Amino acid sequence: MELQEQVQKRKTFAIISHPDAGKTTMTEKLLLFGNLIRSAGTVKGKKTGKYATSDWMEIEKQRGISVTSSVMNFDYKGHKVNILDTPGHEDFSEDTYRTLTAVDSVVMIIDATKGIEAQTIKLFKVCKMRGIPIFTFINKLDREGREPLDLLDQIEEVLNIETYPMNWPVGMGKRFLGILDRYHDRFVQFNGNEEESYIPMDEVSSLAVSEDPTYQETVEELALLDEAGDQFSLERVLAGDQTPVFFGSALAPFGVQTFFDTFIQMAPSPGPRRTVEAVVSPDNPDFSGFIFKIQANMNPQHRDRIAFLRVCSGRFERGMNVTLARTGKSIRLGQTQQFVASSRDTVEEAYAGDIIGVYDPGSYRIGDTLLEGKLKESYDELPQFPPEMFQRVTAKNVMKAKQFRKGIEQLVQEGAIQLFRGYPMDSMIIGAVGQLQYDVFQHRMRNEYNVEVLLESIGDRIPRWLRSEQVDPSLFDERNMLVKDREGDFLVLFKNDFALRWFTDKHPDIELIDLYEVNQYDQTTHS
Ligand SMILES: Nc1nc2c(ncn2[C@@H]2O[C@H](COP(=O)(O)OP(=O)(O)OP(=O)(O)O)[C@@H](O)[C@H]2O)c(=O)[nH]1
Ligand SMILES: [Mg+2]
Repeated sequence: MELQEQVQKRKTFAIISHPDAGKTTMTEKLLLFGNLIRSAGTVKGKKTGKYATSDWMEIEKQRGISVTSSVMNFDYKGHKVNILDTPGHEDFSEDTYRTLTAVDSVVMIIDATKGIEAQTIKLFKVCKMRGIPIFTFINKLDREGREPLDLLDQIEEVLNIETYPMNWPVGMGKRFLGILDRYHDRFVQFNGNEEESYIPMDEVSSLAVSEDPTYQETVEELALLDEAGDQFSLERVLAGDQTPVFFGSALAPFGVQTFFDTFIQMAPSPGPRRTVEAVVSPDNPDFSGFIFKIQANMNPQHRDRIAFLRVCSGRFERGMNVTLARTGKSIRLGQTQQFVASSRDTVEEAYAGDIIGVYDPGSYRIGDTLLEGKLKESYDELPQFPPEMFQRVTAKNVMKAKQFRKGIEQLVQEGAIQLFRGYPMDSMIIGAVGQLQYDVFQHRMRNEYNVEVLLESIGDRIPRWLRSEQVDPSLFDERNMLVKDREGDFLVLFKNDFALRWFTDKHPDIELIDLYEVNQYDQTTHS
């Protein structure tokens, strides 16, 4: 029974959007509610010199963008909250997609001045495919943006999901007066300070704001919406067929409290999870979980590696012995931590839905399942993106060979980049989905491993794997390059489509395997 109660309290969600819509700013405000921080930092550390907590990496502060997902846990009004701030930029979408495997719902942020943007569509599709309930927060109402009705239409048309506005903005930009909280039948007045004051609808008539033409127009607009719009249905929300929509400003902040209080009530608690062959209930007494992310050097003082584990069932207890499904080996989970804003606390116990950090001596891989007791199956595989751009990498200073190797090994383990070795002439080739990944790689090699790296582009390439018995090095050259992957399997990096076709025609007996063809994520979301 206790197990069930613990599971019910958990709310684990990710914040997603196109770059710059305000995910990190929103996360920072939510941390305030959890009393994890006393004052909110900003993405670029403006005004106060204080940076947003979830953009902890050096390069994130410098550029004012998120390049990696970060997790924070806190208690809020009887709930145990696990929040994941994700990067919006498409070059980091592999990290974002993996994070989506670890959550039970998402908050989709839309910039009211821009509407639906490219990356929002891609991320939305992934959520939809996984059946993750989606809550929408339309942000930046403190600026002149698009009409609320237009925005709803756009969500319905472009994303093909029913919307239900939980509240409705009264004006925007300089004339932003507040929001009508439809769901609670009250007016939330914007008066420039951070506290939200709630006025029951039948008391608004005694306030000056009720005389304001903007207010009156909004009330009329809302009456139309009541008549013509969809009905709210929590069942449909949880099935991913309807999205509750909230309006506000993460920066002001305004409407964030109204949003979060409602969201936390409605958001689903952890449900059953699929393994390769079975379904595991969150209150199954046997512990299980999977690793969806590995991060090196989160703490510059310790330079350790942390594996992010999503608990899926049972009870986690510090010091417990678990089995690593991939190898069958037993591992003691002694060093563990919660992610509480900038500091990290030891975590003694955790339940389904929780995301905890386990110390990684180098034994884990992304996608690994940890389990105990009768459970045997691994959780479904995590999405992997095909690298498209390739660069030859060397250390500028040969004396730094040791740090160079360590840095590459760790960043490859994180999945920040992918590594290939030339064959038969050994050389290191790294693959990435986008250019920003190389920038981050170079920056982190310098910052975290003290190595300057030289990158030499070999351009966009098409990777195709070979059967080991069909490998014949004499067939390949610079144009169609033979390399080995991390597992030691051979693949060819074809120069372009033409080179690939030419090779296929000439050697019809050699099977070329597209490892990513079976990857559904790739098909639907990566253009
Ligand atoms: N005017 C206004 N600006 C906002 C608001 N919310 C966020 N911003 C600004 O928008 C910019 C981007 O905000 P972030 O929170 O970094 O956006 P993000 O979604 O985390 O971006 P990525 O992590 O790079 O994808 C920053 O300059 C914020 O200060 C808002 O409600 N109003
Ligand atoms: Mg961010």
